[in-house]
Amino acid sequence: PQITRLDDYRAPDYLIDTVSLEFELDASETRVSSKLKMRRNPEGQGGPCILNGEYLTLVSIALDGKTLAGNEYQRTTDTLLLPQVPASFELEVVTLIHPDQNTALEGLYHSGAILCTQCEAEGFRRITYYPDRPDVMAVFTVTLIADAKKWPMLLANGNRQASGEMEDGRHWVRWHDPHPKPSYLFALVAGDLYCQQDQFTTMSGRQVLLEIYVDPENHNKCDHALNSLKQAMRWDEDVYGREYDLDVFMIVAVNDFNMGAMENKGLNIFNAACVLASPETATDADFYTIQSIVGHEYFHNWSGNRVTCRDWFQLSLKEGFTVLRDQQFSADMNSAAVQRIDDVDQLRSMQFAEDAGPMAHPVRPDSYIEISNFYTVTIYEKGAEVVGMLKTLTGPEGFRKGTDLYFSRHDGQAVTTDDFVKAIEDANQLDLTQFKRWYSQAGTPVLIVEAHYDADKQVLELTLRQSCPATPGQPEKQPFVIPVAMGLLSSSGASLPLQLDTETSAVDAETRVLTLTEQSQTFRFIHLTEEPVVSVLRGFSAPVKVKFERDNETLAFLMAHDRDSFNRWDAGQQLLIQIMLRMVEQYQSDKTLDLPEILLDRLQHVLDDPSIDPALVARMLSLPSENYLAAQMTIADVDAIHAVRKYVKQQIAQRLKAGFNTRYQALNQAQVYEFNASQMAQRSLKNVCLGYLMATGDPMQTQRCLKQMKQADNMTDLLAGLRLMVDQPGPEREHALRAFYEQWQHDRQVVDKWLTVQAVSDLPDALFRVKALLKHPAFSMKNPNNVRALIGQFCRNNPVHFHAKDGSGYRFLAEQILLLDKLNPQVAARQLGAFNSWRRYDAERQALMKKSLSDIAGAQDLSADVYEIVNKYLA
Ligand code: B3K
Ligand code: ZN
Repeated sequence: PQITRLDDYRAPDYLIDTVSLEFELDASETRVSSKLKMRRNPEGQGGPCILNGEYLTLVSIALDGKTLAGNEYQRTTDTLLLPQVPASFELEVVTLIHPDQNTALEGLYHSGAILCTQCEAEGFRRITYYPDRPDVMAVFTVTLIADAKKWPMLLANGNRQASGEMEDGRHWVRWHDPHPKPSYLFALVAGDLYCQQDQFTTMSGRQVLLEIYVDPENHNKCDHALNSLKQAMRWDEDVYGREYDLDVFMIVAVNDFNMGAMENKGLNIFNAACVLASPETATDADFYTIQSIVGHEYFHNWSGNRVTCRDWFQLSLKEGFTVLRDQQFSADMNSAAVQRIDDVDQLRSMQFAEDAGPMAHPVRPDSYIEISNFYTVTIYEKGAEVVGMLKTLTGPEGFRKGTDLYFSRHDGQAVTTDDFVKAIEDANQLDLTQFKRWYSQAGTPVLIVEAHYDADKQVLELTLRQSCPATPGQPEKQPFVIPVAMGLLSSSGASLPLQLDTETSAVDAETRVLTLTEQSQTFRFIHLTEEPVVSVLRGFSAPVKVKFERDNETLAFLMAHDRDSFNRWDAGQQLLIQIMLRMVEQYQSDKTLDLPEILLDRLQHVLDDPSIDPALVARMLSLPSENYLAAQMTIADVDAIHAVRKYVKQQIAQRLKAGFNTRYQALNQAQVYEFNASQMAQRSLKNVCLGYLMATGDPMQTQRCLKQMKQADNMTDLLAGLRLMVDQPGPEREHALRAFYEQWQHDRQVVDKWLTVQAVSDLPDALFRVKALLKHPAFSMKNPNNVRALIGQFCRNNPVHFHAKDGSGYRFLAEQILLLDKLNPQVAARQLGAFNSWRRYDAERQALMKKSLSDIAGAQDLSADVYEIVNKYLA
């Protein structure tokens, strides 16, 4: 397979002004006729006209109306080359494609009875010959022709222009999208769907028709997505000044989809799991995700579509920025503190692991083999943190000036992350040259903090140092620009003045941002009459690992008193990690496990404090995951971690039992389900309490759990109960699983949850069950949601079983990946991620994982997707 490099970027040799496409749709054979108005690019290299095309049956090519003979063009398996073309011309190409053979779910494929497309990043070339790169932007007109009975709805991008009936029982619809766009934003859908409509009036008073299309059986699951869409449209006007620009905005839900959703212009296509919701079938987490993804895809209309990427190395230009936008949106719609905690938790557990592993890559990568492999937590989540730091450095108003300039300067263009940073610089008269290292250097910087208080001088010296570990291809790193939000606390928890020795007065705030630009810098805070407690990296102001030696007492103090709610939670997590890692050592050397009193005492206070948002209480009481604990060890000891975590949970449960009981009872009030921050907070704490109560092993609590399941009128409470039941041995467990399936077998989203509960369970026979479930009628290897729910969840979120000492988990995954690769390379390559940290386990496990990886690498006809990742892992 070929490597594509950023350094090799060249402007396209030919541009396209308009595209007219006609589809004669049919599941087994679709005929695509395309008319491209092309012209030579004055900024190109003067090379021949080359179009991309894969898996296409060519019917005919005509240039300016004249059919070309076979010797007038050259074809390879993935290109079409026209050696002689005039400076401007019309190219007509007719091809045949086969949606029902398309299990890769890229290009035109069918999902159930729906025909739909997925073109990002390089799927359009599976539809027709085209210069399939994002810097070729054209105005599209699309005519869809299909059987009127089978496919009454025919959708494409833009506004509906005309339609009609044909004599043979087919009908046609023509769509026109006035906004020039790259091919990756093209979409079409044909189906027999239920459509729920609504209206939105934009800030300038234009009426927009909103439509959600779903399988008829899901007609009652559209309200939440539609509401979320209206919230997102209003929010983007209010916060970024962005208005919608077509007469209609459509969302379509499909069951088979490689990712969460896709921002095709005016016609977003969604994984059904990321759009359908009713209280009975979707959990709070699902409602939350749906709101955020609907927002994310909508926000792409400006950050991605109106201003798009020049090439795929710039992917984070649209993804990092849009993730930041959806995080801000969710924070504004719900609770900002909870949003930040959850975002950082995800970043630290997923992205830090990626940055520490063999696939580590910069936010703007230098090279790739398969671009699909770079839709990563680094591009998305770290990219969002990088843009977030720009916001911290410029302040909310400066940032808004910057984004306004970016959107107006580059509207209708395909640009780079440098162009984005330049707009922020120009709007704020800043020099961000050094800051841009965040885009080019991979790896998670380590921030080392040291504090020294001099009582005589009343001075606190705060020394900040940075370093960044080597990553593949980048042995040495230059210092980053690291904004460190911090504050100082008195022994009673009050904020202390923040005056540097270079300043004439203290800043009027309890948090200030120190900017670290050198390898090491010391900041001197003056007029401190007592030794302060230092709170650093408030709100997680930079995506770094903090090394700051603090004893349990200091962490417990911050957990109680920090003014920053994120840091209160984080102090608690650091305390737990510190304690649990010590206990892991005790476990390894057969010593008695010692759980310090101070932790139990602090948790007791948190649990009993009615003034803390219950959502924060729930998070403060949640133990760090086994995977995250493993990532803190030089050699991860899965069994010790599992045992310690279980022990800590039981100890907390025993000690705080009365408190859990009281809060559970108080929170377990019947109320009509609503999706809002306060109800979600209550349910999350209630279910955390139930989890601890179940950990006491008291049979009464099992009865309580069963009762909750029986009485639940929403999936959040029902599923929380089921998860707990499944980790308890006994006949009730099997019964609960059976009853759940019987009740919900008709609902794909719920069945996926049922698969996951079993995949992540603590049962000794977890792998055996997962294997049996592969044969269950509810499971299909062709459905990415099924694969992720069962195989993906087992391998990522069931560490003791995946890492079983006999290598059975590894062999299982390797077998499944090879099967999947034949069907859907993107999904197959994703599953390899479970091996990301393979070098961080003991020698025996490493050898077993290496064997499984080598088995994959040695297989015949690997896709480029799997090839790239497996070889980078083994390198
Ligand atoms: N842009 C799409 C991702 C497409 C993935 C292609 N392999 C979804 C999103 O980030 O909004
Ligand atoms: Zn996106």
